[in-house]
Formats: sequence, C-alpha cells, structure tokens
Amino acid sequence: MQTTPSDTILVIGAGGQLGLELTHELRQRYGASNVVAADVRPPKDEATQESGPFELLDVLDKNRLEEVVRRYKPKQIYHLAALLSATAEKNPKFGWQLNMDGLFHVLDAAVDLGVQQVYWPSSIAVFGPDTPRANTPQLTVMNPNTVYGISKLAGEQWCEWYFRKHGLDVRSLRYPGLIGYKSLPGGGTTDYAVDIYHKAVTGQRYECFLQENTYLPMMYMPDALKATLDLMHAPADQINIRSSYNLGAMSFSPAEVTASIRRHYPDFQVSYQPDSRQQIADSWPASIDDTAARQQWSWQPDYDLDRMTDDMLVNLKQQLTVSV
Ligand code: AKB
Repeated sequence: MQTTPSDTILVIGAGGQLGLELTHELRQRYGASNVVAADVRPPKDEATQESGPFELLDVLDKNRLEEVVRRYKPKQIYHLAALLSATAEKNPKFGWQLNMDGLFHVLDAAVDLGVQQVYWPSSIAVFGPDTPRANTPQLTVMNPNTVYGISKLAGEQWCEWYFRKHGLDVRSLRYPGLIGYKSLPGGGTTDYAVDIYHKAVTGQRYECFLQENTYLPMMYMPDALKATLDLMHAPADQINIRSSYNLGAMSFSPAEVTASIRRHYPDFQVSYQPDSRQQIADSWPASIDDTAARQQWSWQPDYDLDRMTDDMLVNLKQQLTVSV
C-alpha cells in the first residue's frame, strides 16, 4: 500500500563517513526533525543521535526497513550503507549481499511505498584494469575486478532499470576517494588520504599502504556534499544519466599530499609499505572526466589539493585543542 510522502528525508548508513556529514548538512538545511538518521549501530557521535530522530536499522532486514518507511513516509531516501573496497575483498559474500540486497530492499520499498526520490552512491571502483586510467570517460570499458566494484556496477544498472521500469527517480554519483575531518572512513582503498592528515597534526610519522606515485581521484567532503545535493535538486529533465555520473575534483598521489602537508609541517615523515590495497588502487582510474555532470547540472568543485590541506589541518588542529 502506498503512503503519502511527507517532507521527511531518511538517511540509511547515517553513521558512516559520508552519512554523518550528509545528515548534519540535511538537518541544517531542512530542520533536524525532518531528517531521520538510520544505521545498523548507534552513531559514535551523539550529535547525530540527539539532534534529530534516529532509528536502528539493518538494511538487510526488509521488514524493518518497510516499518521505518511506513512510519516516517519519507519523500527521499539516501541509501549509503555499504561495505567498501578493501573490506569487501576480505568478506566477498557478505560484501555482495549487503551492497546488492540492501539496494534492492531500498528500491523496492521506494516503489511499493511511494518514496519520490532515492540517492545511492556509486564509486570510481566501477572501473577496472582495462579502463583508460587518465581522464576516464563516463562511457568506456569497465570490467571491475573487486567485489565492491562489481556490486557498484551491477547496482548502477539496477538503478537505471528501476528508473525505466518503475519511473523511480533514482540518482547516483561515482564518488572518488572522500576526505573530511569530521569522520573517519572505514575499509576503503583511498582511506590513506584521510589517515595521513590525522598523523600529521598529532606529530606522528605515517606509514602509507600505497606507493608514493599512485594517483587516484579524490574529493574534499564539502564538494561531495555540494555535488550530492545539487544532483538531488536538479530538475529531472537535466538528469540524462540514470546509472551514475562520473564526478571529479582533484587527482593526487601520496607523495603529493605529503608535499602539501609539509607546507605546514616541514618535518612530517612518511614511509611506504604497499599492501593488498595497492592492487585495488592500480585497477582504478587516476583521474576522471566529469563533463556530463558539469554540462547537465553545472557541477563545479571548489577545492584543490592545497586548499583542502589548509582547511583539513586547521580543523583537525582545532578538534585536537577542543578534545584535550
Ligand atoms: C574505497 O576506497 O573503497 C572508497 C571508494 C573510492 O569508493 N573510498
């Protein structure tokens, strides 16, 4: 039975790296009581739990998901719960189950219960070793070779299918590595680019799990939030891609981010001890062509590497001072 959507927004995976910041941003824009945060475990920061409604929700539990959707009648769902690249390689069956069944449950609940819009994140992981690495086009050879990448590519195709068959307004971005100071990522290949800043401000040396010359596409969190909300607000007739949009901002290597940090901490020491994540990074693009996003809904990033570094370091230092 369809419900009448309210102004409510449901964020699934609200305790994760992106979920936490997106929930805060949505609550600021639309009012805390209109944004329901949901996660499989209570969020580590009390603000998410206390500043607005929170629901414990395992997206693999379809009945519970439907109960939450029936209760709040959200007009939009942001479904962010997933296992990232490195963790999914270690738990392939569970990675596939969470990333695919979770998506089906959300798409079906949206169709069956009258949710107007769904946002679902894809990733640069949809590309693989056969993909052109420099300035990777929107449409090209994909052939991902990680569980995470395979699940994201399949998910993109399903999103498009639900749009065509059910008219569901699903929108998606292929995020590069996301970097922010408010929350830590977990289980990704691009996580080094967050960890390295934490080590720098706490006066520690950093052992990087990727080689110094490994270039990957990256993005500062304020740009990721802007892109996500701009895409969700764009008029439907401007959205010609219903699988997922390439999204770029900057591309750098561990050596380059180290140099950027050394402008502030000249003695910062980094060593390199590549592990299994190197192979994953080597199969991904080094940079992204996001012309479609720029042309169709005016995407434009604000942060380059040095501007991001300056902001990360100021904010991380401030957090340290507050917590001492
Ligand atoms: C990961 O490293 O797995 C993620 C991603 C690029 O999707 N940050």
